[in-house]
Amino acid sequence: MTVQFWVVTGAVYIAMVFATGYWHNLVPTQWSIVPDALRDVGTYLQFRLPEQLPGEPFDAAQKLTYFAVVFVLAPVQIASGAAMSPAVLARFPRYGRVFGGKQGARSIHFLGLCAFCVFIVVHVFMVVVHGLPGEFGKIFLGSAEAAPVPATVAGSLVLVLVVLVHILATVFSRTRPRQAQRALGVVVHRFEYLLSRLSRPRQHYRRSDISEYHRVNGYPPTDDDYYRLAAGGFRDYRLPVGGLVARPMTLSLPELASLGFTRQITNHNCIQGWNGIAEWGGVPVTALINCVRPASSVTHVVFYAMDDKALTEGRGRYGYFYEAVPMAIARAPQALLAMEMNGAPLPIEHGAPLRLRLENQLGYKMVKWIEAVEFVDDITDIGMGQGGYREDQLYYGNAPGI
Ligand SMILES: Nc1nc2c(c(=O)[nH]1)N[C@H]1C(S)=C(S)[C@@H](COP(=O)(O)O)O[C@H]1N2
Ligand SMILES: [Mo]
Repeated sequence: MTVQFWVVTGAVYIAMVFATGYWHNLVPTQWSIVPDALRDVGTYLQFRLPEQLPGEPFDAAQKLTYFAVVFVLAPVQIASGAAMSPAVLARFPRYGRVFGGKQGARSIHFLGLCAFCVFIVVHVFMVVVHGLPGEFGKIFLGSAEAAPVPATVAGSLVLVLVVLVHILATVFSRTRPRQAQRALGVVVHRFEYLLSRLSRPRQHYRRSDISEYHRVNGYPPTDDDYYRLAAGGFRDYRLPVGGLVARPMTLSLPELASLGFTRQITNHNCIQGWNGIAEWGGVPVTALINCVRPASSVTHVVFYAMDDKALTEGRGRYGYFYEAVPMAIARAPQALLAMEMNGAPLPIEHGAPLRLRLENQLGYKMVKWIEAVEFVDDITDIGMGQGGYREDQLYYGNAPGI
């Protein structure tokens, strides 16, 4: 959300710069600006202020720097940031190659961040050197002469306010995480849900892209019943599908597979930052939806898991893992109930006998070791009512689109 806000702010700025003709002050039109700027840097290093360009608000060094920041650095940051974005890569896998893969993009992005930091430090320092009241006058009132003192007071107050809001937001989110989650939910989670709905995942990686090692999150169920099922190759496994549906059913794995088996090679993204590519085989969630026919009032499909976090994780965690998936996301392409990984039955650590794949969501929505499926029109009575185990206990959002 911050990123999108930053990009929109930049877009508005660029539009205004061109609409008002201000771009003349930012875009150099003669090569002589380069030696002039170098000379200005020399002047600064002698603790003197260089001459401004005739009829312009900046000296040559400033103009060249601002041009580089606005028209080179910011676009490179946006482009290299996008080349690391799971959502962008999910739609345009080839775009990732522009920067030589994710690692290349990450390196360039990091260097860009360093450049931004250097710019900010030097820039703020120079604002002070050039004379704070006059510069605040320019920032707030468009002129160094117009009421510099009130402008300085107003400017300082704004800065103090920014710091205060930051401190208050941090304290609030640490002491009242649930309220912070709800407050954010109004804007951020809704925005994420919108993005999730817009994103129609179509990931088709090649066999050669499959990760040699696919990381794991979450410890498998610990109870004897589960290991008895596993010992029998999950032949006795039955999946109850119920809730507000016209045709509740209980399915064995072969029965489920008979609804229409497909395969997809996709990239898994965990909120912790790692990812892994694998081939998943199973039944589209839509096939199941069409089979059981949920009532029109249904808002979420809930996937209940067999791992009790109190037993597998301890450390203050409790309750069985589950996630409630909004219907629009459950109906998206590539939403899959997977029973195979890389051509073999699901390994225990990856969710045997059945796990969810939602290729437009972060990993934590993809419930493993599925015990039951329920269609509901209200999630407030399930768990702590936030729409999933991670939402309940870690304050995550309910529709984390990638
Ligand atoms: N039942 C259950 N499902 C789960 C989890 C879990 O702890 N329990 N962890 C989730 C998270 S955070 C991730 S990133 C993925 C990891 O899937 P993998 O272990 O197959 O890579 O599983 C998800 N599904
Ligand atoms: Mo995760």
